Amino acid sequence: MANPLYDTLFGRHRGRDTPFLHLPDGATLTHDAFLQMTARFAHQLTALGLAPGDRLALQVEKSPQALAIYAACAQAGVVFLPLNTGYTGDEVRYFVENSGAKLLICDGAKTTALTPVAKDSGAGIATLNADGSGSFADGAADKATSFDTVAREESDLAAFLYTSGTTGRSKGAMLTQTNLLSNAQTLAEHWRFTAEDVLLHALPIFHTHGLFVATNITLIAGGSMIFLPKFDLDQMIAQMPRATAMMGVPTFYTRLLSDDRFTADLTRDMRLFVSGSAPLLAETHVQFEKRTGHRILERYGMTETNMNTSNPYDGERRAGTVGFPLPGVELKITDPATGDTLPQGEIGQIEVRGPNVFKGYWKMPEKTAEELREDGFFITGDLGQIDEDGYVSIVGRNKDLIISGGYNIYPKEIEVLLDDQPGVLESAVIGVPHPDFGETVVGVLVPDGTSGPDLDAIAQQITEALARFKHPRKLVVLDELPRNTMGKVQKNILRDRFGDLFTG
Ligand code: MLC
Ligand code: AMP
Repeated sequence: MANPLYDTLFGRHRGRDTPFLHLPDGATLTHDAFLQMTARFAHQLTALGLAPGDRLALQVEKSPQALAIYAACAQAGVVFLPLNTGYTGDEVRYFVENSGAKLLICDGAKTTALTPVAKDSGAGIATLNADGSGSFADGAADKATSFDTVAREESDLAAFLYTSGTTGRSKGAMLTQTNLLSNAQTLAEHWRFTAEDVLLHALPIFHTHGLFVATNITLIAGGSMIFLPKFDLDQMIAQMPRATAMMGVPTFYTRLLSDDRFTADLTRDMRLFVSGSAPLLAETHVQFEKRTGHRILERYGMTETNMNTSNPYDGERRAGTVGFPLPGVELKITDPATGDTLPQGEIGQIEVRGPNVFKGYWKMPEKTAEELREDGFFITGDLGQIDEDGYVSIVGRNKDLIISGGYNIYPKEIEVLLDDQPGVLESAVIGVPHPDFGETVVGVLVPDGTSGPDLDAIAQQITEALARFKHPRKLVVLDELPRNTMGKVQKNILRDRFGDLFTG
């Protein structure tokens, strides 16, 4: 095949008059209409000087046009780098500079803030608004509706997704065509997706879950999506009867269950509910089955690996577990100190190997070597256990990470900022249980004995520097941080102390 990713996901739908995207206003975009738009966009990428292998950074609201930019990158051989719409200008600056992106496409409302960002790193800038208008779409409007697909190999890069790290610096996970395709093929088969499926899609499309799992699977199966700009409870309830499947983070499920309109009748035509990106409470699993008769299928994945494990389609979907390694994926539990495989039943670090595992972190060979072994096993940083039936459970994390509503937050990034504030000697950032987001962020500050700290001024600094979802929902002041004999901050003690701030 000339370009496996484009040909398999997109190209073969050319000429199909079948629905691809059902939009909230009642409009439908067919596969062919979507691919015509894709071709125009691919011409526009080329006209703006992007060559195969170049990176394109995209920070825009979810829309059919935003998705068509992903498809256009595949067709033109450009590496797609989607960014969370919540990121501040400073955060975007890092991604554009680090990736060497040649073009940044952003919402028109952000042009003033992001033009200097693009300029300083030598990138071009274009706009795409939530309604599909903007300079990028304008430029594409008179372009041809077919484009000579650029030849690519399966080992070529398809996308960069940035993932934060324990040092506070984000790392660009390089994903190849094989990484994306192999996983999409496996999942579509495993979860029995067909052209008849209508996926209720309310996830963002700048992360693995909404883009590579939900969208790629639908594309490979030839089905369609009810494409909502974001999770909105009223919309979810209104659209559910038209859908056959849904994928969501646990917050989607707790929010649905909190509404009396969400009934068994509403889910009558649904065949599959998938949860992932964060732990699903066993209680949510049980309540969901009680309410709807459906058992949620929980799976486990990561930016660097796409999906690793899944509960079975047929057979027992065991609450509190993430099921079995997917076909083609090897998973082992190892001793964090030695890397040796542990006996069945013991808790250790989860390592995975397979065609789904990424190629490494962009321009960070040392980081890559720390996490990706020479034999191909990737050290996930998650702690797990395999039961006697082979079900994998995630029992904790060997990395200092908070997952809030499915978004990953690395405490170090916030601590670095807090430590820098006037009146602060040092800080510790922890995750505590939250009824809606699963976990949320608390910042613990130790005063330096001068003035303050001024909590309002600090909150203002955080607002300017970091995306909203990373903001501590509470800042507390302590005389000192609990430390062990090695001098390491004992975050478990802080979590115990502040654990009921939002649930108590
Ligand atoms: C929004 N806010 C969040 C937040 N999402 N704060 C913390 N954590 C989050 N996840 C902010 C909003 O900006 C707002 O700020 C306030 O919190 C309340 O917003 P809301 O209206 O209640 O939130 P909403 O917009 O409805 O978003 C919640 C959500 C969304 C859960 C629907 O976050 C979401 O779609 N999450 C999915 C994330 C995802 O796709 N993860 C997959 C990663 S891939 P203010 O200013 O109003 O207070 C991966 C691999 C794998 O992990 O295995 O899948
Ligand atoms: P990300 O880096 O955003 O891709 O997030 C990946 C992390 O999300 C994993 O390393 C896990 O810690 C977590 N995760 C994903 N799916 C699950 C799940 N089903 N249960 C618990 N944690 C999960």
